[in-house]
Amino acid sequence: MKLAKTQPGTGTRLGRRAVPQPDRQSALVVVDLQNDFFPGGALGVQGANEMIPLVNEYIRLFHTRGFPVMATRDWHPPGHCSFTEQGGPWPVHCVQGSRGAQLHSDLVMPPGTLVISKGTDPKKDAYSGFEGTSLKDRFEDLGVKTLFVLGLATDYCVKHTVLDACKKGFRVVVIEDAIRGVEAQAGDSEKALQDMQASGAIKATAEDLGIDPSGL
Ligand code: VGL
Ligand code: ZN
Repeated sequence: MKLAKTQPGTGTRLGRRAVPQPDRQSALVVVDLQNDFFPGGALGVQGANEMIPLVNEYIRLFHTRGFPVMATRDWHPPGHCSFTEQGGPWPVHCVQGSRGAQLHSDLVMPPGTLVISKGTDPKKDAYSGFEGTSLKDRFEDLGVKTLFVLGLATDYCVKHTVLDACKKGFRVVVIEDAIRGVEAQAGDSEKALQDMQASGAIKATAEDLGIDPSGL
């Protein structure tokens, strides 16, 4: 990992809230980095490919320090209620066991990374990684108090996971250079970020965490 020349964000800069640094009570949450959400996939998000090298740096930073890395995945049964043919808003995507539902193969996930499946109830859509899953219990088991969140999509699963985490009392850092949005309406991602901040989430970038993204 390359270290930025400047000190990682200490929160002293004017106009920025203090950026927490990952510690023993932190976890990295990698949201839905599945083939179907990358360009060429069923619900491809523009710009998603370009963030993978940086995502791998964040994963490496947590893993080398011994802090947990967890991943969520959208994991729908065939005929899920969110699909257009069932009257839902989305094309068929992330069907359990399909190639589109697999995590992107360029991701370097630490061995033993816990993967949490959501959206598995055919009759219920679930954008949040906490909805109908054991995610909160997993964090509690590990003594995790601060979540660093990145992934797809800013305006859906990242947003709802972050809002839920805030509501459940976690300190939440949104890694703003490693998220991308669907942008069904232009501006949705920006609005989602504002909603997340209004709920108490803190924005951070690579530099804030001591990562130099320039060579990636
Ligand atoms: C998502 C749309 C439908 C997401 C999941 O992961 O953000 N978006 N299902
Ligand atoms: Zn879905």
